[in-house]
Amino acid sequence: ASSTAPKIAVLCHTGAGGSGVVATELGLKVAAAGHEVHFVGAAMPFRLTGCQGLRGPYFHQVGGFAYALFEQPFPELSAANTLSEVILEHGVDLTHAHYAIPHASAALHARSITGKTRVMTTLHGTDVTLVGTEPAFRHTTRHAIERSDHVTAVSHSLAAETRAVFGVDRDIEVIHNFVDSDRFRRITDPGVRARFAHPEEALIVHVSNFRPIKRVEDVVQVFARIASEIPARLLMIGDGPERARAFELARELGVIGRTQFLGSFPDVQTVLGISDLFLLTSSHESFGLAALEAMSCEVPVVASNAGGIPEVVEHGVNGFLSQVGDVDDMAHGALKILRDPELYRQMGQAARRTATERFHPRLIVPQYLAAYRKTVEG
Ligand code: GMT
Repeated sequence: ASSTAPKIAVLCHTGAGGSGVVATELGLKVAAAGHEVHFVGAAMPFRLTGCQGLRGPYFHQVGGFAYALFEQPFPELSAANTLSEVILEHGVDLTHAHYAIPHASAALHARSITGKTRVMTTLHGTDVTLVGTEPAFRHTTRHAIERSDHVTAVSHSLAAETRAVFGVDRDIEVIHNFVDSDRFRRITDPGVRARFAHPEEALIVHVSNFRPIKRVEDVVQVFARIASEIPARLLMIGDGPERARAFELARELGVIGRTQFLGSFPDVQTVLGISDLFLLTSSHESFGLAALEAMSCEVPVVASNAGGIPEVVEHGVNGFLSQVGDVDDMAHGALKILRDPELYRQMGQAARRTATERFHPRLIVPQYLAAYRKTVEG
């Protein structure tokens, strides 16, 4: 380890998604704190675009390799190879892998190749949940968790689930996700809101990657119940396999005229900043970063009581929690908030307080910096 600030390599998913957001926002903060930071990935992480200065963070693209003999490319080996180059060339002290597979696996491989770098792994959920239901990656995921020099999880729920699924008894430090409350804040300009909704409409929003785990059809079901009682509009942000099904259901339920599918909308903070309610209906969610981003914009949340969501959304304080799939109860909670201006105001302010007092970068980033120091010092 160097005597100056350790140099960090970051491996993460680079497309839209909470883990890539956390990895990128953290990498930027860590670079601002004086560390040399090197992102290694198949593409530039989507929130890193336009944020690089002369002193980094740096981005190294993992090379693709196709050869007729091999049925499939080897992305994990390519990542380990590029990471090894970066470690040797730049003297990387610590690799922060977001997800056990494939990133921690690739980082452990690079650690054996180079004989340098320590590996810290942050678990975000899907790798653990995936193995919980589908054992195809049991050995590789457990190995990545056991052999990392340090492991963190984004919620207590995920740490407990990891221990249960893999039977590992190693330390897993819980470091919650964070939100930049300067960027994610209420927008009061009625002109911005008018671009998306009529003044009398309640504006409901959902942001996800539309995977089956998100139960986006429940979002549409809840919205249809809300819209049958009060003027309302639904904004669906993101893209993924269940989008067509959600669209079809909105048509069947007669709310397609009041539902907009905005796709992968980069300016998510603007839409959250003018919204009245965030819906998160997932069957499983290790944290729910999108909900926290909404809360930072004073938006109360109606969500399923799943995974780590209750560590963020407090029932009756900054939103309401319902059992997974209970769309009637979710609509009931939503209408309660939307029909009562005083409750709406209180919950919106409580949501903002949750974001600024519990999940602010000034509280969370130092926990990562301390974990980096501890891991490098061994
Ligand atoms: O939710 C997703 O499908 C995306 C996934 C990701 O890798 O970006 O999100 C996971 O990590 C986020 C950041 O830590 C968490 O906020 C999400 O709750 C978690 N998703 C699940 O557990 C399903």
